[in-house]
Amino acid sequence: MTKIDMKANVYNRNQEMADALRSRFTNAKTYVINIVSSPGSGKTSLIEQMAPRLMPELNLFVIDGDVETQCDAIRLQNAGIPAVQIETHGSCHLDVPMIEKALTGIELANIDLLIIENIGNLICPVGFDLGEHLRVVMASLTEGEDKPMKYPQAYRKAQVCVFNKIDLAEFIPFDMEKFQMAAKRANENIDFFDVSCTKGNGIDQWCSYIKDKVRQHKSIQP
Ligand SMILES: Nc1nc2c(ncn2[C@@H]2O[C@H](COP(=O)(O)OP(=O)(O)O)[C@@H](O)[C@H]2O)c(=O)[nH]1
Ligand SMILES: [Mg+2]
Repeated sequence: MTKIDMKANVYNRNQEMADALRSRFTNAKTYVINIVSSPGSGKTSLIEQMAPRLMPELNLFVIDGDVETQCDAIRLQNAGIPAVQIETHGSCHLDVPMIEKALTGIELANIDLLIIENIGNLICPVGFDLGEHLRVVMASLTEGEDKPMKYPQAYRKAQVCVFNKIDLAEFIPFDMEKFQMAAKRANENIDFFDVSCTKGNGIDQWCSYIKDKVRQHKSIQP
């Protein structure tokens, strides 16, 4: 009897669509980042911090994913950031058809940087490429240093780790060396940016890195 691996089929189908979507983004010279983290790490806060530093130079657009509510997109819109919400109503990750639907009527050629805030969890979103150019795994000091050990795939599939809430370091015990070593064991090439989205520490450096990425991307001939 032939066994059909449904899970592999779903991943393979999404991967094909993701590669096609990435080509579309690349042709339009839109640089795309996909932020994956636990709920509450500070994804929306990071976007709120990035926007005022990037928007004078770059046209920014945000796709915000949540299981329920439009809260995050409204939060961003209230801060003057162009954003749409995807409510998945139960699905624990975003996929390519959801991104394509959210982009209906949006002229990609007018967007320099598209930021996708994924659904908050470190498992389901990991296997779903969204056509992004950069995968960011976000972590924060309140989550404990063991998370890269428990969720290594989230670190393996990302190129960059933004580590948030460093303003709480004096109040909460956190073994940074253990955290970084575990993240490096999962992915030896991962880069770290330490930030505080409350106080603003490290955000300028992070934004410079993103601006460079967007600039490099614009210079690539599709
Ligand atoms: N102390 C501190 N709190 C933060 C920081 N960044 C975000 N928060 C808080 O963490 C909570 C979750 O942030 P949010 O951006 O909504 O996380 P998301 O669920 O990943 O989008 C909110 O109460 C934020 O105010 C930070 O750098 N330091
Ligand atoms: Mg959020």
